[in-house]
Formats: sequence, C-alpha cells, structure tokens
Amino acid sequence: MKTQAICAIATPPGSSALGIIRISGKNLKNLTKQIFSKDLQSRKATLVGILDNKSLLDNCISIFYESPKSYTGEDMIEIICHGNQVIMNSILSLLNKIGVRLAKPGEFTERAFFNDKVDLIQAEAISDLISASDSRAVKAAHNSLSGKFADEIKTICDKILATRAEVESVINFPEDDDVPELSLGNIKKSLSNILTDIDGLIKKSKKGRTLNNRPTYAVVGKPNSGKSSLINFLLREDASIVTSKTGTTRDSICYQLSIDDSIINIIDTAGIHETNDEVEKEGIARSALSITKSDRVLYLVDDNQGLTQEDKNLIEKYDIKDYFLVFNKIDITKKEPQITTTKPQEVYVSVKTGQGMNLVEDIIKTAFKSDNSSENIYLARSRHIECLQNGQKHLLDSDKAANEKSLDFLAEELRLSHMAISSILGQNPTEELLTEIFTSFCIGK
Ligand SMILES: Nc1nc2c(ncn2[C@@H]2O[C@H](COP(=O)(O)OP(=O)(O)OP(=O)(O)O)[C@@H](O)[C@H]2O)c(=O)[nH]1
Ligand SMILES: [Mg+2]
Repeated sequence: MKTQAICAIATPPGSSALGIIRISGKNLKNLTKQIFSKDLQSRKATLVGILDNKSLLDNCISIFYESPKSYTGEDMIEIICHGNQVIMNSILSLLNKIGVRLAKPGEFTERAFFNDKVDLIQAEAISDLISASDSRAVKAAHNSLSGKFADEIKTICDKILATRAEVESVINFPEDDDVPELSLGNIKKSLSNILTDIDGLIKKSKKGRTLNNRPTYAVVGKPNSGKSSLINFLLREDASIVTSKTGTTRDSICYQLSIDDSIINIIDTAGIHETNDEVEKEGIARSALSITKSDRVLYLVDDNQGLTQEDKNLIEKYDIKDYFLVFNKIDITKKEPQITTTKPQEVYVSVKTGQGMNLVEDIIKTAFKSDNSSENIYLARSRHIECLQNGQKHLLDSDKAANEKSLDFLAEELRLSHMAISSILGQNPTEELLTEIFTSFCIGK
C-alpha cells in the first residue's frame, strides 16, 4: 500500500467563491504543522492562515479528519480557500515542497477501497454518482452506494458457500459407496434457490445499466420473418435492405430510435438458422453477440409458419430471456392485430400493411419506461452483470454435475461460481481491473 501523502483540488477548474483542496496521508498533523498558522483539531472547522515561509498564501477554513474516521481511512485535511486557481495552485506547490505529491484520478477512493472503507461496488457508485446525468441515475447510484447492492451479492455468496460446505461434507463420506440421495436433493434445492436470486439480481442490474447506457433492444428471428422491414417501419426510413431472399441481412446494424423524448438503440440482426455459408455464419455469430449485449429482444416470427420448434430451440440456445414474440405477416394469415397478456407477451402485426404496428410501438414504450425507472434498482455496470452471468453459468453447470452425481465437478463449479460473484465486491481484484475503475474518476475524488 502506497503511503506517501497526496493532495488535489477537489473543485472544478475556474474561478468560484470557494475552492477545496484535499490531502490524505499518514501523520498529516505533523507533516503540515509548518504551513498552518494554528494547530488543527479533529473534525473542527478552523480559520487558519496558510504560510509559505511566513508569507501568507490565503486565509482558509481547514478541517482535520483523524484516521480512521475519514473518507480514505487515513488522516485527511480539507482546505476550503478562495476559489482562485492562482491561490489553489500556490497551495498545491507548497504542499509538494513539504512532500505531499499530486493525487492521480480516483486515488482518494482507491485508498478508501484498500483501507476497507468502501467495497468495489461502492467505489464505482461514487464515480457514477458524480457523473449521474439525471435524478433517476442519482437515486440508483445512491441505492448502490448505500450498500444494498453489495448486501444482495453477499447474501448470494453466503448461500453458495453454505452449499459448498454441504458438498464437501458429502465428498467426505468415504465409508459410503453411494452418494446420499437426501444430501444431493438438498443441494439441488439450494442451487435452484440461489439461481432464482441471481436471476432477480441480473434483472435489477440490467435495469440499472440502462440508466448509464442507452437501452438496447435487438430484433431477432429466423431469416425472412420481417426483421429489417419492422426496423424500417419503426425508423420511418428505408434504413435496412429488405428482399424476399433469405439471409439478406448479414451483419448486426445498430440504429437510434426516438421514443417519446428519449433515444434507444435498436439492432437489426442476421436471421438465425442452420447454414454452411461462411458470411451468414459470421452474421449469426454477431446476432448472438447482439442478443447478449441487448436489454430486451423482439423475437420475430412469420405467422404463416407460427412459432416452430426451431424457434423454441433458438430461444433456448441463445439464452433469450427478456423478449416479446412478434407474429408478423397477419395480412397473409388474415388475423386481426392483437396483443396478449401472456408471458412472454405476443403481438400480432403486419409490417406490410402497418396493422398492429402501433402495438409494437406501445410495447417498446412500456418496456423503455420500466427500464428507465429507478425504484429499487442499482446503478449497475456491465462488469457486474458479466460477473453475475458468469456465476449463474457455473451454478447451472453445478446443477448438471449434481444430476450426474459428479461431486468433484460439482464442488469445482460451485467454487468458480463463488469466485465470479464475489469478484463484484472486489475480492482478489486484478491490477488491470482496479486501474480501469479508478482512472475513470475525476482528480480529487
Ligand atoms: N406479406 C408480408 N410480407 C412481409 C411483411 N413483412 C415483411 N415482408 C416481406 O418478407 C420478406 C423478408 O423481409 P425482411 O424484412 O428482409 O426479413 P428479415 O427478417 O430482415 O430477413 P433476413 O435479413 O434475411 O434475416 C420481404 O419480401 C418483405 O417484403 C408483412 O407484414 N407481410
Ligand atoms: Mg434483414
């Protein structure tokens, strides 16, 4: 852990009524004694002169926070001076002279993390709170910062740990040749319970992610179902190529669609089916990637064929979770446009005649509204969702291993799942991950 004291201006550049300089380090009272006209007392605002060799740089209010009761966990001093860049820079130069170096972006919060003042989720939430662009994002960042998100992660980790302990105890039954059925049954129950928790948390986190990023909806389905036609209709322009040939769209193309006063990303994708064509294969791989990146999917079905087993297989294979079924071409099947209240919701339309297309627009608007509300959600980042999904995958593999009574495999998958989910909190973080997170902060935080 680096121990040299650090300092930075914590207010934005330019002239302002007040400017704030923060200092963090060890034994700050001793270190800074020579520059303050008076001794500082812990947690008391004191009017002091800042002196460079008896010459007064500014009269300031200074507050000393004694370790460990400070933001970073180290001694900290906040100097509230006049908001003039010349004054603030001269105070920084003076601090440099006495051995306090300039802080890097996010270095105060990085120290708070290493001193166990915040976990990684809270550190990220602090950065998100500072850059939150509207009141919903602020509320969601506060939810993460309050530790509620971390608590849910910890509860899941505890449950996985308890299941691991149970598995270990089954492994340690060397005297029994058969695996006790009762224990395996319990383990499978626990796994299903944890998977439900993870699923709920992924949903909440995905909602939170859209507060930071634009919501992304992918239009997916078999070739020729009318995906590109639907996109063109929604965009009110001839954006994607439409032909009667199967496999017209060969790439994922992202468009911006205006919804009320906001914009969402909508992705046209290559139709998914079995093919040996190299270009189409690459297009389908990109469709799969778009599904993973998207918050929701509009799954298009040609109503002439109805929802086939092939469609059901695709939905399962590509792990499509939050989706609507759009049955297109009702001008041919002679059905009335309609929307169901089933889960997943179904909507019957004809892009060609425009029948029912208002229902598709309504579905997108309602989805967007719910994705954009901030009640009880966390300002999650893609990193959190990837870790949760990774943990979920290993838990599903644990379940398979339990079915096969392969206990060593089960224990290993549980361990991997635990590692993936606990890494959200920053347990055993890599150097690259920390650099990536903290360099996105502003200086002084
Ligand atoms: N009758 C009828 N034809 C439609 C409708 N929507 C699309 N089509 C036709 O269906 C064919 C395929 O439409 P596309 O929009 O290219 O379908 P796609 O799903 O993008 O196809 P790929 O890009 O190949 O995956 C075109 O000939 C469209 O004119 C509809 O509502 N009714
Ligand atoms: Mg297309």
